[in-house]
Amino acid sequence: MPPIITAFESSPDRGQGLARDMRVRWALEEVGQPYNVRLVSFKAMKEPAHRALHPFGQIPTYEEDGLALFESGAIVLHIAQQHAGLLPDEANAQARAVMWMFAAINTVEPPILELQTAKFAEGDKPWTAERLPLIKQRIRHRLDELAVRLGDADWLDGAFSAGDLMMMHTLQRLKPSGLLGDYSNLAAYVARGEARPAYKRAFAAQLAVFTGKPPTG
Ligand code: GTB
Repeated sequence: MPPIITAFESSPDRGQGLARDMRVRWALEEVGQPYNVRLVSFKAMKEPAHRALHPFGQIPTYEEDGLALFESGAIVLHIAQQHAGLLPDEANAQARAVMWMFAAINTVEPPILELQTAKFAEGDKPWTAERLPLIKQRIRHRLDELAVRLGDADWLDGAFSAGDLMMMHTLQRLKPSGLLGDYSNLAAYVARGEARPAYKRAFAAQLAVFTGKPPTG
């Protein structure tokens, strides 16, 4: 039986691929594994049946042969460990790929999430106008450092890995802010990820949920 993942029945991003099920879909496409999707409403996410899978009442989750996981990073790591294609074979290179996964979600993602919270959840608060430049500065600080490390390489450490997948999906969320456009190598890095056939298949599948039409291409 293919694994079952959960995704938004109605994603707030209107099919832009920014919700975290996209990481899991992309990983499964990279390793060539079929999967099924159970769509959940915001209401269903908070009900006991879903909370049994995800204590925080969120998506994505992953179920397979008696194993249930939440946390997109843990799910992508599990997929990468089970199937060839997302982690190098050599032990040190593998450890570095996992390190980049953690860097994406633990070092680069937090200020990006802060920006989203400030804009969408706290946009009407009196302090938001003063806070936004501070958050953007923190994001720029991380992007400066990441851009230096990436340099003119295609991927973060040798061949494309789960570390790149997590980093690129994290950076994608900056597109609407325009911040990524100030970093030509990071923008090109994200574009390289988006050009991968596996990314395109995953993107089309999540978009089809929004449009209600089957994926094309
Ligand atoms: N750390 C967890 C992980 O990586 O899996 C975080 C999971 C998470 O935040 N899930 C979000 C969720 O279920 C969906 S992705 N939210 C519902 C809730 O908490 O009630 C976050 C997200 C939402 C919307 C957009 N968007 O519209 O652009 C992008 C990302």
